[in-house]
Formats: sequence, C-alpha cells, structure tokens
Amino acid sequence: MVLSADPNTLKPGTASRGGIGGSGDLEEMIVSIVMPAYRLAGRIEESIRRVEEVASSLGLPYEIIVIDDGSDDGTYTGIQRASDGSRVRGYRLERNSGKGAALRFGFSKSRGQIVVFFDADLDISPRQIKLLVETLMDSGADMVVTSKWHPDSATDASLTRTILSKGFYMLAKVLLGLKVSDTQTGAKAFRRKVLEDVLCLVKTSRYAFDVELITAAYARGYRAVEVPALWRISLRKRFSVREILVMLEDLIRIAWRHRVKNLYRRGKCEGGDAKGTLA
Ligand SMILES: Nc1nc2c(ncn2[C@@H]2O[C@H](COP(=O)(O)OP(=O)(O)OP(=O)(O)O)[C@@H](O)[C@H]2O)c(=O)[nH]1
Ligand SMILES: [Mg+2]
Repeated sequence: MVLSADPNTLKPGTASRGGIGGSGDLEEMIVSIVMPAYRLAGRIEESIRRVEEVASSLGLPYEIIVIDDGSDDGTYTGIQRASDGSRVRGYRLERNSGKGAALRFGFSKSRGQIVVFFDADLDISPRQIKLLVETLMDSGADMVVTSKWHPDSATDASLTRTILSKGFYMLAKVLLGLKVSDTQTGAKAFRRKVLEDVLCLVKTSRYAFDVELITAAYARGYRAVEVPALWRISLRKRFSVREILVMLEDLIRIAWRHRVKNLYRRGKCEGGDAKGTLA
C-alpha cells in the first residue's frame, strides 16, 4: 500500500502497518523527525533536503521539524527557505537554550507516533533515520539508540577519546544503571508515548540531556535497542578539563535525581510549551 507522504492529507483509520503502536490509525503512523540546529547557516538547507530524501523513502507519512536554537547567523533564514509550512516546518527559539531545549520544543510541535531526534549538522548520515525507524517497528522496542561502540560501527577514535567515552559509559552504568553503550550520538528514535511520559522529567538542556532522557526512560521500564552507526565516526576533537568536569557534575546530578530522589520513577508529566517562532 502506498501511503501519502503528507500528514496533512491523512484520513485517520484508513490504513495500517504492523508494529508501530497498535490501532492502525493513520494518525499514529506519522514519523516526526525533529532536528536541532545551531549556527548552521549555509548548511541547513542541504541538511533538510537530504533528510527529506530519506524520509520520503520510508513509505510512511512524515513531518520534519527544524528548530533554530537562537543562532546569530543565517540559520533561520535557511530553515525558512526550506520549509513549506506543513511537511517541513521550522521554528526559532529566541535565545540559545541548548540542544535539549530545542528537542523538547520540537517535540511539542510534533504529532508522529514515531519521533526521531536527529542532529541537523550532517555529522550523521541521514540513512541512519531509515535504520532507526525500521528497527523500532520491527523490534517492538520503545526506543532505538545509535551507538558508536556497537560492534558493527566503524569508529575511529583517538586513545584519549576512547578512554573518556568508555569511562563515561562505565560510570553511567554504575551510577545510573544504564544498559546502552552510547547515549550521545545524535540519532535516536522513540515511540511517542515514551517522550510524553518522560520528557518533562528531564531537567538538563545541554549535553547531558541525552543521558538523562535515557536514564528516565529506563527508570520507567521502557526498552531500548542499539543500532550501529552507518557512517564512519571520527572522534578526534579534544575536550577541555572544564567540559569533562561539567559532564561529571551533570552525571552526579542525574544520579542524585534517580537514585536518591527517585524522580524518574515517581515523577508525572503535566505538559508545557516553550516559546518560539514558526517559519
Ligand atoms: N553546539 C551546539 N549545538 C546545538 C545547540 N543547540 C542545538 N544544537 C544542535 O545540536 C546538534 C549537536 O550539536 P554538536 O555541537 O554537533 O554536538 P556533537 O555532534 O555531539 O559534537 P561534535 O563532535 O562537535 O559534532 C547539532 O545539530 C547542533 O546544530 C547549542 O546550543 N550548541
Ligand atoms: Mg555534531
């Protein structure tokens, strides 16, 4: 069956495909791709075009939601040029608020039953989106996480970055009980119910956002599957001691919320919206 690629033309309840979320309602089968973008002037249009190419090959209705995280360059102008106001939509946060804040805002504007968080900087091949969506549908898992340390991933990392990254996940395992080998790669897919249930409990908006989101989802009993990265990852960039300390501090803060306050198990999401402008 050929499904319309435009969620705005869908009539609920006219088609179904297994494994997405149950009822066969077409509204449930939209794939929402949420892309945070910061200082990507000159690159963002190409990024959206390539993501759309993959999205339209999914055989499912989709929407692409791009959030300019208060960039001080022409990122938003590029997003405006690429958006059509329906299938591709852009928003702008007035102030730079961090990748997590941009994703949270983008999710509030989405309506797909499958939600993909995908970095807009094209460090990751958009083909990864297809793998994420298909794995989510076929495995029955609640979320799919790309791992640079999956045995089938080709990751080329300096010794320092390997030690730092693996040390981070060992610590995350001990402190947070995480069962994934990578949380930070910017390509993940979730069933909508997971994000509706946990996103408001995630307090971090900067780089620890991903690790907190996955901790919260695990704490509430959701199941993750890891997939390899379909492109070669190069990890060479150096971290400053300050960046490492901030990440450690964030891990400890999340562990406190998780182990001591039991916040992720007990918390309840009431909803909420950030402020932004539509392209
Ligand atoms: N750096 C940065 N990126 C942001 C921010 N808000 C949204 N983003 C977007 O979040 C995604 C990931 O950010 P990156 O800085 O590339 O993070 P990364 O991929 O983990 O790190 P790199 O190895 O430096 O590429 C990109 O699509 C950014 O455009 C922000 O405040 N700072
Ligand atoms: Mg990047």
